[in-house]
Amino acid sequence: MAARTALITGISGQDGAYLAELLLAKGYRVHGLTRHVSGAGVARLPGAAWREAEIQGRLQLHLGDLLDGTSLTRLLEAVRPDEVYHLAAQSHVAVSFGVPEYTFDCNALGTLRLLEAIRGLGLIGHTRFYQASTSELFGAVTERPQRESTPFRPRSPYAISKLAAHWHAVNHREAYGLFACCGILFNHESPRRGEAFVSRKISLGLARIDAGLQDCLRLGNLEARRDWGHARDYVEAQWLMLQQPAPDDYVIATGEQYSVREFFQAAAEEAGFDLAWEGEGIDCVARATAVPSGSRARAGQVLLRIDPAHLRPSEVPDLCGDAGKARTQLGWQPRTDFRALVREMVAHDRAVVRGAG
Ligand code: NAP
Ligand code: F7E
Repeated sequence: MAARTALITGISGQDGAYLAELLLAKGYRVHGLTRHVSGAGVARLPGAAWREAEIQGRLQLHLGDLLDGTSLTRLLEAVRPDEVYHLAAQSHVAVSFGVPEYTFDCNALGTLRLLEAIRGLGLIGHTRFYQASTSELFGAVTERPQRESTPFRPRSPYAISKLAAHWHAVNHREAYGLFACCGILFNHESPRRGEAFVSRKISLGLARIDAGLQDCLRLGNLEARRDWGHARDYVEAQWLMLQQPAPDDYVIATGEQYSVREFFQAAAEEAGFDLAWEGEGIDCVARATAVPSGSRARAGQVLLRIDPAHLRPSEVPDLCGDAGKARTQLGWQPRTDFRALVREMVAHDRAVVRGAG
């Protein structure tokens, strides 16, 4: 039987890298859409596995952009994929307040361009489509935990763009019969997470502080609570959705919730620091009362301060998901708990920073 073919948009991102590995291991031929500016991101795929698959012709990258419908149509026409995993996006919530039009163009219209290309090429009955929806759709939550039936109440240009994309995918399913699934994924992190997201900013920042390369971390809202999982576990759910007899939408989450402050505390402990918290609100600081042996940091050093520049015009304070439907229907459940996730990220970034030194 011929190998199944998948197209991943956003292959150079965190999820794209894990998903490409998963699909290659399952014997797929994998095609990836990459932008002209990609390159650093592509490095998130382990070099050896990446090159080996390329040599075998099982992995191919193609130039394209969500802002360029022609490139999307041309690529879909050439590849005629069995499965499309649409992961590409301007995915940073804080950035979306600064570039709201761009964010909407990329995330909402980009998704529509892709869906319409599938339809225009007559691929509706052939291609299955995964849409990267998000817990940010729930925004100012109306119930806890959030499940598939929880109303959407977005609170950022990012969330609004993703809401439009979500409904376009659902509409192509209902209006034209496309096998389209929306995964409503809660935050998922990993050592491959972009450095501007808070989890990675913390794990990398602590490694740099330990090495004497940075004085302290400057963060925004410490009290926001998130349901944090591991990206490696979450891409399995993306694949499982497209293997079902019928398309549907699923919440993917751990069901556990920790604040940004608790993430920092756990990461500091994993890095070998003891902490004392002082002050309130924007005067809050975390001070090291003990440092790991061999560290360039010193006891008494302030490791964390609040920087109002990182506060958002509107915040999503409280997310926690119920992935009961995915557990029952997909047989999916997270493998990595919060502490193991934090430990892996901290250990990875310590090794990276020490290696670089
Ligand atoms: P990410 O690391 O930010 O990766 C985004 C990817 O999109 C990168 O490969 C980027 O390419 C690509 N991209 C951005 N703009 C593009 C454009 N105009 N044309 C083509 N490609 C473009 O995101 P992620 O964390 O892997 O998340 C994957 C998807 O899931 C995103 O849609 C995100 O919004 C969504 N999501 C993420 C989470 C989470 O917690 N991680 C949760 C729910 C939903 P470059 O390398 O060229 O920048
Ligand atoms: O922020 C707070 C910030 O940027 C998490 C994206 O993948 O997940 C991600 O969106 C929390 C927020 O992720 C800093 O205010 C404090 O409350 O890591 P983040 P996010 O906004 O939750 C969802 C599910 C997605 O779909 C998105 O694509 O941390 N926070 N201080 C900070 N956040 C950042 N980035 N930087 C800080 O200094």
